[in-house]
Amino acid sequence: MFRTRVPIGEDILNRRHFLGLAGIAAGTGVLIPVSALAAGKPTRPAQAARGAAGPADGPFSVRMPVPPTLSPVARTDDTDVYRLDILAADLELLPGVRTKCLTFGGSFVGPTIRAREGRRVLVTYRNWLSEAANVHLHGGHVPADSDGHPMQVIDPGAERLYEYPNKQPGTTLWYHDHSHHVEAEHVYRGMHAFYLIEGEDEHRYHLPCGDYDIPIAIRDAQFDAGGQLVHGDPRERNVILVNGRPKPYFRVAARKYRLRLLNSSTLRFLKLNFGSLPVFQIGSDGGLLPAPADRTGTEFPLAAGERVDLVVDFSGLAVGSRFMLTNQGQFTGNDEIEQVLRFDVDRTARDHSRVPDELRPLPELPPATVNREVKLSFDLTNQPIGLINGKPFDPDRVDQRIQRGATEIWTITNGDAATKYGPIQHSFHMHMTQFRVLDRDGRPPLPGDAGLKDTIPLPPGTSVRVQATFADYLGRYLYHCHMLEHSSAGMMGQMEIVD
Ligand SMILES: [Cu+2]
Repeated sequence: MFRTRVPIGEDILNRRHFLGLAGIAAGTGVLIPVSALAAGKPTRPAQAARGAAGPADGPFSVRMPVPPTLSPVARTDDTDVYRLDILAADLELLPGVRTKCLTFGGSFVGPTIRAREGRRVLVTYRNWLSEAANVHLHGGHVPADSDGHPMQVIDPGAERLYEYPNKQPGTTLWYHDHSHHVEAEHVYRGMHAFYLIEGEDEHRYHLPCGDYDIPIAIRDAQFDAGGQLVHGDPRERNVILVNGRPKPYFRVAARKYRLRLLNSSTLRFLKLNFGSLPVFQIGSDGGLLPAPADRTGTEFPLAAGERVDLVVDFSGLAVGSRFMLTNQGQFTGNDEIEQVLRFDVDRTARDHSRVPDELRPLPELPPATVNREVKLSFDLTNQPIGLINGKPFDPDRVDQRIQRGATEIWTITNGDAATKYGPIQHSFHMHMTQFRVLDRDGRPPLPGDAGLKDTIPLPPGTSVRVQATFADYLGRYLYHCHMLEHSSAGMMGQMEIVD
């Protein structure tokens, strides 16, 4: 039996107390075959591997890449067909250092799939790894056998076809590994990428597009002295990678940009801040908001897996000026505000884009006919076991049977307000559908809860009510904590949509 350190996380935003527990119960069957990956041969001395010494590889010496866009191998009248390899790759994350990664298509972040609402996408993933892997389209409304259920894995050397109908509003999704017990490790080592759906209505809004529509994945990482990724104590994840690079710069024109921010960390909460830059939130996980929200000067807390869709206006900045995006999320040790991405204004550009007064109306909230209660917690008696309603994940057990087409209200509670290690933060992610946040402990939702959501923070001891409609597809889907070390430890439930 392989054993690994499985850190289960933190308490609440901004608190120093932190929970990093070693190991996990053998009875939960955790198998993490990572020894080959972890044994990377150093290619640079330890000092250089930290990426902090000298002007050549100091902070803000590397450009933030925009992940490549995947090209289809075929197109039909109604379908785009893709092939994508899951493979190990040695990549430059820290300047001048090769890091062993697990990737989609050989890049970290993987290639962006750009889909259109109503136009089907087929992706055949071939697994070149020496271990099983799979793919979950996070936030996607897809048939059950294309959802990346943890037990539906792609064996080494095999391939699997996933069908994405894209019958949902245009939005910012991402895809990542979801194979049983190893999703945290796989995503941590690189298996994450964007999947953008362009809405049929989107051209109407004249939002920034093309070169001015930039997906940005932000996450933490720990590197050893040889520059290899360490999946261990999250307190040691002291490097923030922005589209795969530490403290990069990004050259922008003095105009409006659409920035789609994703927290692709496995555990860490981010709290991003654009300072005084004009920022309008135009969308969240599941699509555009009914109207832009002026969020200039506010923070953007993002749980692992959450997205926020913004228009950021650089037009008030002079050419030659620089602007810093900062983070004050957890695991930074002393709650210091950290600089994560520098925008360098290097030119002017025409800008015909707009922040319109109105965007996409939200779908009506039909009356709910079923109420359910779901509680996320840990059993910390011995090694930590993740629980939902007192039970760890069992792929052979259906926890919720849901009538197809039903609208339900779920009350989701974090039961870890006072553990022997202190309060523990969780998040909540539901597959198959997008939900609306109705309230939090009877109070109005947070700004980050606006619109259609699939992932929300769940602070210790709090409850949130969400409403979802389970349309179109039958079969088994998951709901779980999206702190992936928690889901890896069992904090997942299974729902079956039935007729
Ligand atoms: Cu959790």
